[in-house]
Amino acid sequence: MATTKRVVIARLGSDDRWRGIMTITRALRDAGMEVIYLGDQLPESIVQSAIQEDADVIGLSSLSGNHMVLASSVIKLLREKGAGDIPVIIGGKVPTGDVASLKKAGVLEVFAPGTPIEAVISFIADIEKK
Ligand code: B12
Repeated sequence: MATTKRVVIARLGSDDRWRGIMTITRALRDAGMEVIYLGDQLPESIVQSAIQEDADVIGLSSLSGNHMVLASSVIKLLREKGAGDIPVIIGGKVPTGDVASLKKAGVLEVFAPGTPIEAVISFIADIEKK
């Protein structure tokens, strides 16, 4: 299992709920990955950072109900900038009814509250860029 992935990770928009993303950030770092934590960011900055950092994957966190608009915007901007090969995953409070739409928009995987950390680590470790 390759664990040297570069993961750019951010909370979508403005969100005070940092527990989930900090849990994931620390766990990925402890698993040997390079994690670039951006804090609260809008899609433009997330995409710019992911390109500059040559990210293997972008991890987004959303507990504010902004996932449909902002995650779709991240995917759209990545494609516009020729970086549509960077996979995007998202965790947080995403209603199950939105999962299919997010995946249709291009999100690779959605991680709900209660996801075991090991599941996130092994999923990211196994990701290959297209
Ligand atoms: C604790 C909490 C707070 C705390 C946050 C403390 C902190 N510093 O983090 C405080 C009190 C600040 C808070 C405030 C608010 N909250 Co609040 N909060 C919660 C609560 C109870 C738990 C969130 C939590 O910490 N979970 C523990 C962590 C470990 O789990 P997690 O975040 O889900 O993360 C896991 C997965 O989702 C996933 N994951 C998360 N991020 C990522 C990222 C990646 C890349 C990956 C792979 C995986 C991943 O992995 C994690 C581990 O399994 C939730 C309810 C709930 N059950 O989710 C409501 C909840 C999120 N809050 C809610 C609301 C409404 C608010 C407020 C608007 C309330 C208010 N009126 O003021 C404010 C908004 C604050 C703001 N501006 O951002 C709503 C959101 C509703 C929505 N989505 O539309 C919820 C769902 C409660 C509810 N049922 O109504 N909140």
